[in-house]
Amino acid sequence: MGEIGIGLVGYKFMGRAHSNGYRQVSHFFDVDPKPRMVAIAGRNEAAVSHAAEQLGWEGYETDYRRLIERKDIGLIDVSTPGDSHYDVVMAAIAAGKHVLCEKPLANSLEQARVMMTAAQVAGVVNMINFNYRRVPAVVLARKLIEEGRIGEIRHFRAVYLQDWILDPSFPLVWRLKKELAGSGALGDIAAHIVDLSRYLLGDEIVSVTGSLSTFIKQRPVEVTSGGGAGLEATSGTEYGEVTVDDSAHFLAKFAGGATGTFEVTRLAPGRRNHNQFEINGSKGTIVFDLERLNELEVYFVDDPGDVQGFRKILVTDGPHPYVGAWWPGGHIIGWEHTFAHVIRDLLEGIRTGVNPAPSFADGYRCQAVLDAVERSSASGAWETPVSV
Ligand code: SOE
Repeated sequence: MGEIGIGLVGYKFMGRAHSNGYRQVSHFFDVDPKPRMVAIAGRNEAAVSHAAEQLGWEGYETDYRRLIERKDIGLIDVSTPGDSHYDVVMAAIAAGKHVLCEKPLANSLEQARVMMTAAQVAGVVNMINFNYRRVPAVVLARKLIEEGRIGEIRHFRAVYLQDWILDPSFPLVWRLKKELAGSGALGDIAAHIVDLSRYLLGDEIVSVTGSLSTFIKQRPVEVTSGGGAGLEATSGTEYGEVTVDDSAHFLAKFAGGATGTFEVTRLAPGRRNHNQFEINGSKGTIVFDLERLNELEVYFVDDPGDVQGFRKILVTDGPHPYVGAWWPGGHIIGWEHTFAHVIRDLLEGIRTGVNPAPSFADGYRCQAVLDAVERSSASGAWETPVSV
């Protein structure tokens, strides 16, 4: 196949992480087609032209529709705030482009359903960037579960804790506005642990009960924006309403009978990006912590009594996926490598015509759980995620 032109929409935090993935992937993996970084799009010409230069794009556009019209682009990557996902993705699908979209898929369940259906009908390869599925240690966790090494799964327990808006003077960035972000910690980081639970257990959440909380209800209106991650900015003196959740806590029941416990917050002092899960089975336990992403902790009931205890596996040696493409055992990888892994599998899906997971259907299933949590927070009752 040779090469495929990439058009990236968005040049801030996720745009930088995705750009790094496109730059790296063909230097470490044998990919066909190879990605050609044709153009990056953003509305601010000064900013996007600088980003094109700094991030390694051949050119730039100030209107995503021109990017989508280009005949030298076959894949559109959507790395913008959630309120634009629907319009950009639907335009890309209509133009017959393959699509990689950042999570959460959309700002509403209905939009997510329409996007999923459109991609399936059009037959374009579609992926959502739940990149933590491509941490080698997480892949190992799923392998152990699939092989029955920890027996019947009874409990999935996960937290995703951050502290980037702990300071009340942190301004009202786009992630704190419902009309732009759709929700707060729920859609931003609970989306990740909900997706991980589906991926690891190979099971669906059939019922949830939970609550959303907002502790800092007013914030200074943003004067200027920093790297645009929405994780740093400067603020003025005028105040505005925070219209999303700072935290979400919910219980879940899986179809197979396992229980789920989920907690996310952006107000946990000292927790920079603490995504941790623990899975208890009838024969063992698995523990993963993103801030130590090269390691997986396991406990097997059947270990001989004199060596009973948690083992810490350094998941950097050859038999594990992806790692062999980078460095020898013990030469650890980082958060940014997971984006190259996603892109490697996306390019393989384009070559084979087999849509890689997580697809928009996975994005929809995740969105349905988030929607049920929001309904439960309002009703105070257990709620069922909508099926397609
Ligand atoms: C901010 O919470 C954020 O950048 C998320 O949007 C990403 O999905 C996560 O990987 C890191 O934190």
